[in-house]
Amino acid sequence: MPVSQRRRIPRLIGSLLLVATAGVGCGEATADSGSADGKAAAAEPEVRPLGRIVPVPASVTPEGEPYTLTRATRIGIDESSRESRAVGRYLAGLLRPATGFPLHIVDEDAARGGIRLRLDPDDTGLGDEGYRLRSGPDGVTLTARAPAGLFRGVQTLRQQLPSAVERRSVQEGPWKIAGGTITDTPRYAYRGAMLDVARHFFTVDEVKRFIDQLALYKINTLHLHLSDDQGWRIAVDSWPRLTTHGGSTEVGGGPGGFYTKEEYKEIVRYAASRYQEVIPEIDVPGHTFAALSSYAELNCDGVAPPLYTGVKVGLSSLCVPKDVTYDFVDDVIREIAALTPGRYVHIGGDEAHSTSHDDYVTFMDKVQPLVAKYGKTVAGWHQLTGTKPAEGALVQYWGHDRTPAAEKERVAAAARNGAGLVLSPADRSYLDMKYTKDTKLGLAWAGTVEVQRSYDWNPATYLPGAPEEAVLGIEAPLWTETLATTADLDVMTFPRLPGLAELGWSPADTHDWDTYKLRLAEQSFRFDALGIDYYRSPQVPWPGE
Ligand code: TNX
Repeated sequence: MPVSQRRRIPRLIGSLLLVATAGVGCGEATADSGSADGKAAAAEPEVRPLGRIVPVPASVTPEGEPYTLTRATRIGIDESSRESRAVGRYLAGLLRPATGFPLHIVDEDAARGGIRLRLDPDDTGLGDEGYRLRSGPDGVTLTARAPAGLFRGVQTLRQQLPSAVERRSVQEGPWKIAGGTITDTPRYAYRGAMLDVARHFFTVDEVKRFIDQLALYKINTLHLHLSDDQGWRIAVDSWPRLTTHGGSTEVGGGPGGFYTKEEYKEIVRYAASRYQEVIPEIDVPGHTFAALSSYAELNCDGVAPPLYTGVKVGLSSLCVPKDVTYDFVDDVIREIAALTPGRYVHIGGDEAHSTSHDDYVTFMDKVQPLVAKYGKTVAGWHQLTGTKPAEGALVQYWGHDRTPAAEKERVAAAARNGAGLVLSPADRSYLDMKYTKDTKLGLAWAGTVEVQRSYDWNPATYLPGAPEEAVLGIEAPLWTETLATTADLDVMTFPRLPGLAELGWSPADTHDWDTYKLRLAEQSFRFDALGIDYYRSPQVPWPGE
């Protein structure tokens, strides 16, 4: 499509708002405009204007009449592709309960007038995850170069439909998708979220729920924090007490839990079905009371400490001079790598306050090669730049506005030397930071993080001195010292996650809080339909307020 024909959505919404303020909307909060006072419409529009979704698409050209989903609609797939069929089934599974339509899956040619999922390997402009959506009265066609692109496009299609489509019982339509064309590719290849299952344990089903929430916003990486002082959550056959003992509690002394290898594989498989790569983290050499308590020989004094259920950090360390430490880490990385189809194994490395600097360097020099030995690439928190990061390592920056300049510069220098950078600024992207001082859950060590603050920053220029090409993307970590239930996870994740997802996906020139907050406000219809509890930030013009 010629660039001149493209219309960026903020401009579109901006002009619609202008129309509304000029009084053409007769003072009514019309579906298209939002109301003149910048509030979102009280009710959801029957046809959501093309592109008024999160993350906002790269290019949107509204045109013509909408498509209407009916009982006769069929989903066309490329029958030669198993993955295309799987995405078709996933789409049908999303739409069937609320529409009550059969939505038969058929070969593409037999789906005229329906929703077609097309793979076009020659459409290289769409990259690994991009897609094109064409919608009109004659049908909807989603085209992608690769199945992941079809999956991301399905999320767009889903968000274009009324949010009642998310409900699991039959709802009244009509089910319309605005006419026109969306062409969309991600800004960053790495768009992650992290769940800490160590401080509080979350079941496989609870993790799947989180994965599904991430999928809706086109997140492609799930980082699982699998071990910490308060619990070891993944079975390691060669060191069984890690889970039977080390997994038996959590913050506050609850029962904890752990994943068997089969359960963990189920998480990885489920994430893969949503085109998310799982990055497992085993945090060493600090954050290790659960392991130290399980095996006395891992302690320098040979005495196992009790299990820890508090929330302090920096009190534990593996014993750097002992050989058994490296036998242990070797076994753990071997078994974890074998469960990991993805590229990375995350070795933590943060807050090792009980490990001397020399010991830290010795330890990381011995441990990083073990990751390569088992065919994986090192990921680590940015303290890893206090030593020499392995070739191609992914460094996760979790500093904040008050992080000393010298520490920032060390990370920037590592990025200049070839490390890949994932940005998780604690005072922007940490989902466990309180929104305001009155937020009941969460922590505030990095400050409070309201919704606008989590959205309003630019990953490309965030870390001074780091080359833009080194920034692989962003990640939103959810630490769970204070979070014990899915309701707790929901209210801290929403509504910040959609904005962080947009930072990772949408082109820089679409970034605009004033238009974003209107699209976010409309997401509340979807949160409600999905049973997601969220923080009703006064910064966002929620419908009906
Ligand atoms: C810092 S971020 C930590 C975690 C805590 C978190 C709480 C990082 C690498 N370490 O151990 O859970 O703060 O916000």
